[in-house]
Amino acid sequence: MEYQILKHEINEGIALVTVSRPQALNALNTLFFKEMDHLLAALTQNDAVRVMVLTGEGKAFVAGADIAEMVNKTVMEGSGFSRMGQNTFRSIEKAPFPVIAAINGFALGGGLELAMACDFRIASSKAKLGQPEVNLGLIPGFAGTQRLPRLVGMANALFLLTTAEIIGADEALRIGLVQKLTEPEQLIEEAMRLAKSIASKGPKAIQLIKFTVRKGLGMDFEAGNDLEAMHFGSLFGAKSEGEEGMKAFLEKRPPVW
Ligand code: CO8
Repeated sequence: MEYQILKHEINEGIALVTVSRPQALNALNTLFFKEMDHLLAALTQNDAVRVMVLTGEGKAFVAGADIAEMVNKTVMEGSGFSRMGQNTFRSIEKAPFPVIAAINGFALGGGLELAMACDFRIASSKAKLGQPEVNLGLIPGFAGTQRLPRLVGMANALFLLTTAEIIGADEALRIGLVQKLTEPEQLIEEAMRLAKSIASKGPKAIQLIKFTVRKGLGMDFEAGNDLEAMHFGSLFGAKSEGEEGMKAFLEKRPPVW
């Protein structure tokens, strides 16, 4: 597939994906979702990919769903657009590698929803985040009503969703919406540093961490413990990743995964 909106490069196990439609502040249209579905399928099938970093080109990460595309939609089309976005964002959550959002600027509406579907977020100190849908007489449609309260708690979520207030990076860090801040010019460098660090760990362990945490959140505590014990056990045994990691520690050498 020829990509018109998504740029990507893969180096040393890290896929750097850039949303590149800066003339519309990277607003999410149907073509974006088609391209992201296609790219995610390809990256998911590529064993070399250990971590994905997602960012935006220009002054926005993503300034929302494409308002010009949405304005004339019918009820059915509106629901369909919402479903399409929800499905793509679920695929990000389900990807077998961690996905880091590197928020370089505006992350508004569907753009913040996209960042929230990633496993964690680092932001430029100049980033601006918010869910301004109610200004347009809308609500989030790409699972923002579901992910935001899970990430920052119900009251913080309802505050952002009902006031449409755009918050700065410091405030986003304070409420736990982003995990780390950097100077704007260091954002990608820092995202790549974190990605490389993750890519150097036991690959199966990283995959199982993501799966166990995400799956476990939807389970009761006992069932989550069962899942953890099963996955913990799967890392043991002859020639396993766990055996190599523990032997390497005891032999004072780097592990060979
Ligand atoms: N959609 C389409 N075009 C956009 C969007 C957008 N979300 N955001 C910006 N643009 C366009 C502008 O129209 C403008 O285009 P043009 O140059 O042709 O006039 C260009 O990008 C540059 O934008 P501005 O001139 O406005 O740039 P400023 O720096 O002055 O302002 C802002 C930046 C504050 C980010 C401003 O652009 C803005 O407020 N954008 C809209 C933000 C917004 O409301 N986002 C939420 C959209 S709704 C949404 O995301 C719902 C998600 C769920 C959908 C569910 C499906 C049913």
